[in-house]
Amino acid sequence: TWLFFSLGKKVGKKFYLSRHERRSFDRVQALCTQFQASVPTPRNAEENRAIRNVAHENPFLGITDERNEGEFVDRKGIRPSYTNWNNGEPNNAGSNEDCVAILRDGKWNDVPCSDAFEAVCEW
Ligand code: GN1
Ligand code: CA
Ligand code: CA
Repeated sequence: TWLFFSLGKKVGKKFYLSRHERRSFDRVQALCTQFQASVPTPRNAEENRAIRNVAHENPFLGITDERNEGEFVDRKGIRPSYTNWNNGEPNNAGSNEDCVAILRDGKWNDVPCSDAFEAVCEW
């Protein structure tokens, strides 16, 4: 476990690891699922910070508005009570931004799901 905990970040009951590699949203989801984990959905500022800290770049978060434009929900279809959108976001730029990436300052930006962003998983 010392290796596990030196590589990842633990916050409360959640644990985050980064692959430090960029993939499309579908591929990040597949990767996390393979390890019985999920794409991270921060429930508060502390979890948001932990995800930012474990990442080297900009990881995907586990919410999308693919189902209903403008309504971001997690895999269970639940709208997060905590959000941290950057100013002017989500803007659905190019009418093609249904996924979310966390910026280096911790703010959220909607981005194309087909673009490659850092793969972080949450247990
Ligand atoms: C980026 O590169 P540009 O300006 O078209 C970003 C958008 C942001 C926008 C904010 C793929 O779009 O999501 O809303 O900046 N695109 C990507 O100015 O990250
Ligand atoms: Ca959208
Ligand atoms: Ca955007």
